[in-house]
Amino acid sequence: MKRKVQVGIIGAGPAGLLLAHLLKRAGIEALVVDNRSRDEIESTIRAGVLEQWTVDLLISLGLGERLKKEAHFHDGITLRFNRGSHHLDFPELTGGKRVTVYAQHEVLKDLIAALPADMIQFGVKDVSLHRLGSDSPMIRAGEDEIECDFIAGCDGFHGPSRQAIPKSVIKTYETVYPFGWLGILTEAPPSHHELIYARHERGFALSSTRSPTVQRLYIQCNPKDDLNAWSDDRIWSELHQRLETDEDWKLTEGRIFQKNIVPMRSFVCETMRWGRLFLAGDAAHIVPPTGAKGLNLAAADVVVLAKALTEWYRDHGTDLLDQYAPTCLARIWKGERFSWYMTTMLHRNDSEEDFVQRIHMADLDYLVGSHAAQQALAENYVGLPMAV
Ligand code: RFL
Ligand code: PHB
Repeated sequence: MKRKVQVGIIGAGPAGLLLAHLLKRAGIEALVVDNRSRDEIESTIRAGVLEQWTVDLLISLGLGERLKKEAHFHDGITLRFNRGSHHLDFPELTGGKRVTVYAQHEVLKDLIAALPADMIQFGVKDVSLHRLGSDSPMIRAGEDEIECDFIAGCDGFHGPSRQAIPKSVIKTYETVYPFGWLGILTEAPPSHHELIYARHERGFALSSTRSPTVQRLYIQCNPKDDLNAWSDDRIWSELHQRLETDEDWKLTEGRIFQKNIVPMRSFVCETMRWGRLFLAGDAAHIVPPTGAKGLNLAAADVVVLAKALTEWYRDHGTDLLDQYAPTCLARIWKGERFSWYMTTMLHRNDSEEDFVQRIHMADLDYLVGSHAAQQALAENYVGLPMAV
């Protein structure tokens, strides 16, 4: 079947679905296609931390009802190292800002439920992009040909959109870390009312939350580890050792009902536009999760893109479309820098020289003794101001 739509969006992740909402609000017709089923999308466990402005955006789109009831609003984080805890008070450090812990799949459920059903096609196999240099690019989605004015490539790191850009014009930057995260969900009460990021000689650990009865915990591991090598006992033993402290604090344990291992990479594709194709979110950039930035950067991209497309549909102005990549990249590189800083400071990397490992400890020591350094971390963590 042939059909026509103003903006074809590939990918029903945070970037694609938020863009669909922003375009709908601007009166622009959009269609989202995704190769996964709705069920799969709504049950994949990923991000947890939303920046303040991301939450404000969701609320302004009428998507805040469940979030306001079920999310956790955090006024800071705790850094733990050398068996001691150091709290960073975000409202005090940032002039009143805080972060929200609300799972990515809950955000996606809210985004999907609030879009008309005919704006999203799930489970579409064999999605490919065509005629990108022309004024009428086309998405082939299974048997369908979808002719568009513009295509938004919001299909994550492994999707077809970035691959559709000729290799000769693409400029990328990448670093892959020699460690990954083993993440678990456990049926237990929270160990602490906020997140704890720990650096330990055995490796990084993070205590996060999902609800009063479900907790999310992560430990640094080898990204090539077999999940079967991580018994529940081994996971709890590592968590206890890495999070241990001399203070009166105890890690709460419960039944582990979900385990997965994710690799860690930093990646930027500076070619975010090719003809009428615009890349957004993980399709163009990846950060290691230690800075909690990936979803938030994806949201920032589509805010910029929606504004540029709105200008084009108003009077065929191309200034904002031409500025799309540079505007986004200014924020993306700061997100990359912060995520790299948090990751290298908090993980144990045996391939680093002893000198560099000492520098990370000095970084932590400086941080806990300097209000200015704490302010710098906090303003990045809660989210830098949006340029648009
Ligand atoms: P997504 O979420 O990968 O969505 C892409 C969508 O495209 C679809 N797709 C295709 N559709 C059609 N045809 C194809 N051939 C396709 N190939 C792919 C996919 O099915 C999917 O639905 O990208 P998007 O929208 O750019 O969103 C990015 C975020 O998902 C990601 O950055 C975050 O999850 C990163 N992240 C975090 N971000 C935060 O802001 N705060 C956090 O606290 C945070 N914690 C995390 C994280 C990521 C993690 N993992 C799993 C890497 C914690 C972890 C452990
Ligand atoms: C999470 O709760 O999944 C989470 C929290 C903080 C991070 C990354 C992930 O930095």
